Amino acid sequence: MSTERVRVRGLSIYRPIIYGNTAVVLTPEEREAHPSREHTHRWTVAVRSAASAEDSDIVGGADDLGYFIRRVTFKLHETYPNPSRNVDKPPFEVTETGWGEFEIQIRITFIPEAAEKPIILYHHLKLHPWTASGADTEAPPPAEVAVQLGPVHSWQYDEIVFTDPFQQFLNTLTAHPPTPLPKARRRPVPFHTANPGSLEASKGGVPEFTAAMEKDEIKRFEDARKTVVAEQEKFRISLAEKEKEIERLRKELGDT
Ligand code: SLL
Repeated sequence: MSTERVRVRGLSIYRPIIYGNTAVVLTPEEREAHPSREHTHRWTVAVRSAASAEDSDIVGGADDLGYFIRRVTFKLHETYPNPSRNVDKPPFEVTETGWGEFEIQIRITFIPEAAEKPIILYHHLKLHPWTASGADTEAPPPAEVAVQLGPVHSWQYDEIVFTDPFQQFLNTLTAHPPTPLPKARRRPVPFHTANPGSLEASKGGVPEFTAAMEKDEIKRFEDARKTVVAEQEKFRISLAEKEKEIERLRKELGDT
C-alpha cells in the first residue's frame, strides 16, 4: 500500500473556524421592493477561517477553506424556498432577507481524500441587537434604533480536529497553515461584548477573534482550577480535624 493511503496514528491536526451570521436592517426602499413587504433584515450566514484579513470589515475569512472543505450545506427554515442550500466553493455563505430568527443547521463535508464524516453545527440566526440587559424576553429595539446600532454579529469560534489523518490529507493540511490569530484586537471592541447599549461602542465594532481571547479563556480555566484546589485543601484540613475529634471522643469513651 502506498504511504498516502495510510493513517498517521497518534497525530491530530486542527483548523480554526468561525461560524455564525451578520444581519442588517433593510432600508424602507428595500422593504418596499420585496413582494411580501414582510422582510425586515438582510443576513449572511457563513463558515470562515477564524482569522480576519487585516484592514477588512469582514469577520474571519482570512484563509480560503476550500482546500479541505468540499461543501457546506446550510439548512434554512422551511419558510424559505429550497431551504437546503449547498455551497460548493468559498466563500461558504448564504445571504438572504427575512423577518425572523431561527436555527440553521450547518453541515460541513470534507474533500474525499480526507475520508472524514461530515460534521454538523447549529447556529441560531441572530437579527436583533443584543439588548442592555441581555434578557431574551426583552423586545427588540425599534428599526430606527437598530439601524443606528449597526450590523448585528453572532459568531462562534471552533476548531475542526482531525485525528489519525490519512498521510495525503495531512500533507494537504500542512501545505495550508492557517493565518495565526492576531495577538490582540486591531479594531474597537464590538457593541455586544463591550458596553451593551452604548452607541459609542458600536461604531466600527466588527468582532475579531484573537489569541488574547484564547489566553483569557486559559486564565479563566486556571483560576477555576486554583479555586477547586483551594477548596479541596480546605475540606482536607476540616476532614483531618474531624477525624482527630472522632479519635479523641473514642478514646474518651474507651477511658470511661
Ligand atoms: C419565528 N420560528 O417565528 C421563527 C420562524 C422564520 C423566518 C422564523 C422567511 C420568510 C419568507 C423568514 O424570515 N422566515 O421567505 O418570506 O420567528
